[in-house]
Amino acid sequence: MKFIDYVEIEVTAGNGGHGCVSFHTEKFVPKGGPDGGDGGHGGSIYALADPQLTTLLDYRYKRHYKAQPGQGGGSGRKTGRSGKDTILKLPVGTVVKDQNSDNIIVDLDEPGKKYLIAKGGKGGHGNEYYKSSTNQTPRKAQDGFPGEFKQIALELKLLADVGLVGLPNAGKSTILSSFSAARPKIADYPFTTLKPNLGIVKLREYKSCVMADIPGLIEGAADGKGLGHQFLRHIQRTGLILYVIDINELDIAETHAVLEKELEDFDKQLLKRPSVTVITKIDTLPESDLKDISKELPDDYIYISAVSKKGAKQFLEEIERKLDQQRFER
Ligand SMILES: Nc1nc2c(ncn2[C@@H]2O[C@H](COP(=O)(O)OP(=O)(O)OP(=O)(O)O)[C@@H](O)[C@H]2O)c(=O)[nH]1
Ligand SMILES: [Mg+2]
Repeated sequence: MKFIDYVEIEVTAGNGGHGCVSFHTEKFVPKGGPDGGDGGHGGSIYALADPQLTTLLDYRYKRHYKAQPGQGGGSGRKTGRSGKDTILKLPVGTVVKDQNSDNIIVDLDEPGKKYLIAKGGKGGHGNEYYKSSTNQTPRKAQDGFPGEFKQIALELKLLADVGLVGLPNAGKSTILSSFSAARPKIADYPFTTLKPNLGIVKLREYKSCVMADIPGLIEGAADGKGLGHQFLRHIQRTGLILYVIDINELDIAETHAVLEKELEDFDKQLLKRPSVTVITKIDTLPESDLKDISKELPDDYIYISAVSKKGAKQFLEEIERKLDQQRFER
């Protein structure tokens, strides 16, 4: 799986239809007035954030996108039919840039977000429009206007599949550094991590996921305490939440509840996300302390040591299983 996607494409909106020159004719009305209708508008090109998509693959094969032109106006004041819009469905997280100016046209950061990329040309006026007191028989009509043309770049930002959530000092960054090539700062004091780090974790050959390590959460984080809450929006984008808890915490279930509460206060939907509790630093206690606590926790849990890598296999398998489940359900 590839995580940074970048594609350059061209888009051409539809031209407007031409206005029509026509005069009213009817039996017994030999000299009717002008009745040429306006041309229809050209179709526009829109970008739409589609949560079903995860890559820009389709855009590698087709590089030019057009929208339909508007049709010409007709006699009898008939306005031409407008051209159909073309909608580019893109994965959530795609940034659309204008290649010439390098400006961001839109950041499709939310599912369903729709944005105009290239506007269709306006239809031209038919000759009826030019009728005036001084010119009762205008013979001119207006051409349709050209649709916009743009060269754009599509860039899919790395979105994390898995988010590490835990109290400060729980061992989140150590997990990210043991299972990916990312090298976040690690230290034995709280709030070592000040901004999110991303790493690619290899689950097995040809299969990987993106993991995000965010600053530690404390009670009240959702109300702005500590550092964590401003980074919870990164977790909003991840499909799987790992609650990272130090095995030396006095009450693991209670710690879990604190973390859950912070997520819930930030966004209720987060509690519906699949999650796994990762109890870490097991190398610091004798093995006999690894009890079955499945009754105390609301989700699945695993014991690991990010230092000795004990439990690493189950850790990766569990992530893979949960991610697969989710892809299947989507
Ligand atoms: N023995 C042992 N120590 C660990 C393990 N994981 C982390 N540590 C230690 O715990 C301390 C905190 O680890 P970090 O990975 O920085 O913790 P964090 O959750 O990222 O902390 P913040 O970024 O401050 O929220 C460091 O001193 C680590 O060396 C582990 O599995 N075993
Ligand atoms: Mg950290």
